[in-house]
Amino acid sequence: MTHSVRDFSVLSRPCSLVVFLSAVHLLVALYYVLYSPETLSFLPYFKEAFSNTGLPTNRSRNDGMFVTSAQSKEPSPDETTSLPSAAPQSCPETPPRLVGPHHVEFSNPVSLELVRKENPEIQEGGRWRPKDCTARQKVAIIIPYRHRKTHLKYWLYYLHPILQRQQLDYGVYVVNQYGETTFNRAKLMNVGFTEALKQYDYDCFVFSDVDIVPADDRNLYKCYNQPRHLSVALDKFGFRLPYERIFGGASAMNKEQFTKINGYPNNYWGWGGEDDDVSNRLSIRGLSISRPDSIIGRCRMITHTEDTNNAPNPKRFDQIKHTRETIDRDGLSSLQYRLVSVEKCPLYTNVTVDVGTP
Ligand code: BGN
Repeated sequence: MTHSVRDFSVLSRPCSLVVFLSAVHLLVALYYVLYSPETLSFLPYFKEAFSNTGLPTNRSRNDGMFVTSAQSKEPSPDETTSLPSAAPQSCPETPPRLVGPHHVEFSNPVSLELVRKENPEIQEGGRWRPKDCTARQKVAIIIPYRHRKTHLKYWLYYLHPILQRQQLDYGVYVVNQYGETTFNRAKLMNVGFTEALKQYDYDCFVFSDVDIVPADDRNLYKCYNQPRHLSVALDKFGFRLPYERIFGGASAMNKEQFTKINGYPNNYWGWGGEDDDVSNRLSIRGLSISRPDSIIGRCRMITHTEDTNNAPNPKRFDQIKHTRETIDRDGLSSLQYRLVSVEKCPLYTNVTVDVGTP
C-alpha cells in the first residue's frame, strides 16, 4: 500500500482569491463606516467638544452688567463661534419642553448673577441656540431702554429660560437711549433692528418693552406669516385687548414685514402713539395682526412710577392721522443716529445710542 503525498498546490489559487475578496470586503466596510451620514453627522460634535471651551472672552469688569466691550469693533455677520455648531435636523414645530402657564411675580429682587447661574448656556451678548437641533428662526429681541435696571433683571430672569425652551436661535439687544433727552421708543426699535443685523443674520425681530413678561411659554417669541402681537392679555388691561388694533407692548415682525412698513416712525418723542402708527402702517401695506388666544397670551407687566423725560406726546393724536403721508419718508429709510457703544454683556448686548432731540 503506497501513501500518496497530498498535493495542496491546487488549493493555492482559491485561497488567494478568498483572501483577496476578504480584503476588498474589509475595505468597503471600512469606507462605509468612516463616510456614512451618521458618522459625518457626529463630526461637528467631536470638533465642538475639542474646540469649545465655553468661556466668554475679554472679561474686564465683574459686576455682571458690563463685561466685554465691542465698542469700536466692526461686527462680522456671525460672531457666534462659542455657540453650538449647526445641528443636522431642524427643531420640531412645537418645542417639546414647554411647560405652559407659569408663575410670574416681581416681589423678590433678582440679581444678574442668579440669572447667569440659572442659565449657564447663554453666551456673551445674550446669545443662545439649541445644540441638538437647528432652530427654525433666528430671532433678535429688541428692548428699548433707559434707567430700568430692576425691570431688565426681571425680564432676563424670566425670558432667558422661556426662550431656550422655545428652541430659538436668539440674541437679546437692549437699546439704551443715551443722555436725558425725551425718550423715543420707536427710534430705538429701528436702531435695534439695524444694529442686530450687523451682528448676525436674524430673520425675525421681537420688539418688547422691558416691563412685559409672558406668563405662558406657549406664547412663542417668533415670527408668523403676519405680524404678531404677543402681549395680548395684559394684567394691566384686565387680561384683554384695550382696543382691537393695538400693537404695543411686545410684538414680532420678520425682516420682510418690517422693511415693508419702513420700520417704526422716528419722530414720536415721548409716550404713546408710535405703536398705533405701526399698526396703521401694517394696514396700509396690506398686513394683518396675528395673535395667540387670551389664555396663551397672558402677560404680566411690572408696575413702575412715571419715567422722567417720557411725558405723553401731545402731537401723537395728530401724528397718527397722517401715517399714510409719512410712512415712506419717515422710518428705516430716514434713520439717523450716533452709536455711542456696543457692549457684549453676559446676558444681553447693550447698544447705547444718541437718537438726538425732538
Ligand atoms: C394708547 C396709546 C398707545 C399705547 C396704548 C396702551 C395713543 C395714541 C392716541 C390715541 N396710543 O392709547 O401708544 O400703547 O394706549 O397703553 O396714546
